[in-house]
Amino acid sequence: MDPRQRTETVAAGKIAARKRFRVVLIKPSHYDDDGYVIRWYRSPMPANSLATVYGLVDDCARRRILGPDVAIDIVAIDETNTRVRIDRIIAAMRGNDNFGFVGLVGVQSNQYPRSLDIARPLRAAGIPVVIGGFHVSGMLAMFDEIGPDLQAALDLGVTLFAGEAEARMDVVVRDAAAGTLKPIYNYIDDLPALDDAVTPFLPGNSVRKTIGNVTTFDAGRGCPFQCSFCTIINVQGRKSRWRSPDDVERILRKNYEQGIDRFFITDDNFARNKDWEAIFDRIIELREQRGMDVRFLIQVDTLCHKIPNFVAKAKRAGVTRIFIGLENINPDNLLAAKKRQNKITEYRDMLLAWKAVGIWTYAGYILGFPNDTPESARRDIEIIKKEMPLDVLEFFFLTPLPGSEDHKKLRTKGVPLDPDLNKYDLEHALTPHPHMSKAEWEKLYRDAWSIYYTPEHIETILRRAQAYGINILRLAQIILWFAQSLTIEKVHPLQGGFVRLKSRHERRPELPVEPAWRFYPGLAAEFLIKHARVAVAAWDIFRIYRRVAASAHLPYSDQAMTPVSDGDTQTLELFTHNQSAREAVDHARKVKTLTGGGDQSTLIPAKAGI
Ligand code: B12
Ligand code: SF4
Repeated sequence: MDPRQRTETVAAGKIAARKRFRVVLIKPSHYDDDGYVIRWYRSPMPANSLATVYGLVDDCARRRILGPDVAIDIVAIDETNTRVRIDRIIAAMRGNDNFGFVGLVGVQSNQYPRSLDIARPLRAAGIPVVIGGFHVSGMLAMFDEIGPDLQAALDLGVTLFAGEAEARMDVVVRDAAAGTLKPIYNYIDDLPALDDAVTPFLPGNSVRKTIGNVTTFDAGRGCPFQCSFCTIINVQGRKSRWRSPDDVERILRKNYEQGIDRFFITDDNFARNKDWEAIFDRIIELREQRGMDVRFLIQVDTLCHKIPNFVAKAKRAGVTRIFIGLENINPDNLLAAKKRQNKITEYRDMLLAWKAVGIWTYAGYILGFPNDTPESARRDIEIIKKEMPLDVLEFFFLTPLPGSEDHKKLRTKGVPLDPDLNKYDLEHALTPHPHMSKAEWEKLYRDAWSIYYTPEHIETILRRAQAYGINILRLAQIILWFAQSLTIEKVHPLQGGFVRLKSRHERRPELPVEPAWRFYPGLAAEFLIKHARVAVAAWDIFRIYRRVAASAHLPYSDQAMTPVSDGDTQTLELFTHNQSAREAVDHARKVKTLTGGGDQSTLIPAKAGI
C-alpha cells in the first residue's frame, strides 16, 4: 500500500494485537468530460462524509469491537486529492488474508460510476466492498424496486448501505470480519438521533492535503422545507436532528489543537437546526471567553434573518460567510419547485441583514426551471447585479438528482433522463426543457458566469463589500476562484482545487488509454496554458482590488445597498419583471395590511442596512 496512505492508522491499531482488521475508506471523485478522474494536488476542504465514517470506524477500533486481540487499522483516502492505488490496496489486503473491507464513502450519484470502477477489481480479488452515501440512500428512499445501477453493484458482490451509519457501524464491521456481509443494509426509514453520536474526525495529515486550515462537520441534519429538486429531505428527513453543544465544542477543540480553526458547517440549513442558538451560544463562549478564534461558513435559508437573534449571534459566533439557496428570482419557478419559503420580496432585506454585520453572502442560482428561457435568465442575472447586494453567485443546472421528488416523478413518467450517472453533478443538461434546446441550455450555463463576473460588476461587488467593512482582498481571491473555475478548469468551483493532476490510466474504462506521446505533451501544454490564464485573471482582479482599496476613504452606496421602500416595489425590476413578481409584491402588501404592518419584513426591511 502507498506509504502516504498508510499514515492515518489509528492509535488503537498500534496496540499489539494478534490480528489486524484493515478498513480502507475511499471518498471517490468522479470523471471529467474527457473521462479523467477529477483530482487535485490540494482539494478545497476535507469531506465531512469521510470524516464522519472515519470517526465511526475509529470508534469501533477504540472499543475493540472485534475482540481484545484484534486491532482495526483505518486508512482514509479522499480521491479528490489522493490517487487511489487499487493494485496496492489489493496487495495489502491479500497480505492480510483479505481480513478487512473497502468502504466507498459518501458516494454521490455522479461518483457512483467511478465507485463501481474502483469496486470491480477489488471484488475480483475477493475483497469485501461496501458502498454508502447519497446515491444508494436516495434510490432506496424513493423506489421500492432495485434499479439497474444498484443491481450492477449487487451483481459484483458489493454491499449497499442506505441510511446513516451512526450506531450501525458495529454491525457492518462485525459482519465484514465474520465474512457474513449482507447484500443490503437498509436503515433509510430509521434515522438515528445525533446527540451523543460519534463525532466526525480526520487526522491532521489527511486534512493537510486540502488548501487551507479549513475542515467540515455537520452540527445537524434534516430540513423542514419541501423543495422538489432536493434530495436531503428524502435521505436525511424533514425533522431536525442535531449534535449537542458539548459535541460541537469537542469537534472544534479537537481540530483547533491540530491548528485547524476554520469550519464549514455542512448542515443544509443551519437556521432550521433546532438547537442553533445553544450551539451558537457555546461557540460565542469559546470565542469570547476562551480566546478560540474559530470562524465559520454556514448554509441558511432566505427567511433566516427573521429568526430573532439569528444574524446577531451568527456574527458573534464567528460566522464570516453564509451560503443561501436563492435558486431563482421568478416566483413562478420557485412555486413550481415547491420552494415556497423563498420570497423575492425578502431577498434584499435578508442580504442587507447579513451585510449590516459584515458577513459575506454566497448564493446558488439554478438555471433551467420550467419558465426560464435563455433571454429571461440573462435578464434575471442582470437584475440581480443591479438590485441585490450579493457577493458570490454560483450557477447550477436544474438537475433531477436521484433521491429527489423531481427525479422520481420524471422516471415514473418515463421522461427520458440521461443514463450516465457521472453527469449528475449539476453541471450538465440531463432532461428535455420546454423552452430551450440542450445546446441553448448549456450555452446559458456557460454564459451565466461571464454575465455575472464582468470586471465592472466585480468592482461593484468589492466596493459594496468595502462599504460594509468586509476583507476585500480575501473576497477578491474567492471571486477569482468562482469567476474562472468553469472557464479555466472546466469544472464548477465546488469541484475545483489547486493544480489539476491526471494519470493516463485513470480514465473511464469505456474510453481508450491515450498513447504516452499524446497524453504527456498535452498535459504539459494544458498545465502551462491554464496557469498563464489564472495569472492573467488574477492580475486583472488584483488591479480592480487595488483601485477599490485606494478609494476606501470615499463613501459608497448604490441601489442594491438601500433598504426596500414601498415606492421601490413599483420601480425595482426585481419586483416588476413579470406578472408573478408583481403578484408576489401584491401578496406581501396584503399580508402587511392584514397584520397591521406587524410583519414588516415581508415587504419593507425594518432595520436592515447600515
Ligand atoms: C458538504 C457538502 C459538499 C462539500 C464537501 C463534500 C463533503 N462530502 O463534505 C462540497 C462543497 C465540496 C460539495 C461539493 C459537491 N456536492 Co455536495 N454536499 C455536501 C452536503 C451539504 C453535506 C455532505 C455531508 O457531510 N453529509 C453528512 C454525511 C455524514 O452524510 P453521508 O455522506 O450521507 O454519510 C452517511 C451515510 O450515507 C452513511 N455512509 C456514507 N458512506 C458510507 C460508507 C460506508 C462503508 C458505510 C457503512 C456508511 C456510509 O453513513 C454516513 C454517516 O451517517 C451534502 C448534503 C447532505 N446533507 O449530505 C451535499 C451533497 C452530497 N452534494 C451533492 C452534490 C451534487 C455536490 C457536487 C456535485 C455539486 C457541484 N456541482 O459542485 C459537488 C461534488 C464535489 C465533491 N467532490 O464532492 C449532492 C449529491 C446528490 C446526489 N444524489 O448525488 C448533495 C446530497 C446535495 C444535494 N444538492 O442534493 N458538497
Ligand atoms: S431549503 Fe435546501 S435543504 Fe431544505 S428542502 Fe429546500 S433545497 Fe432542501
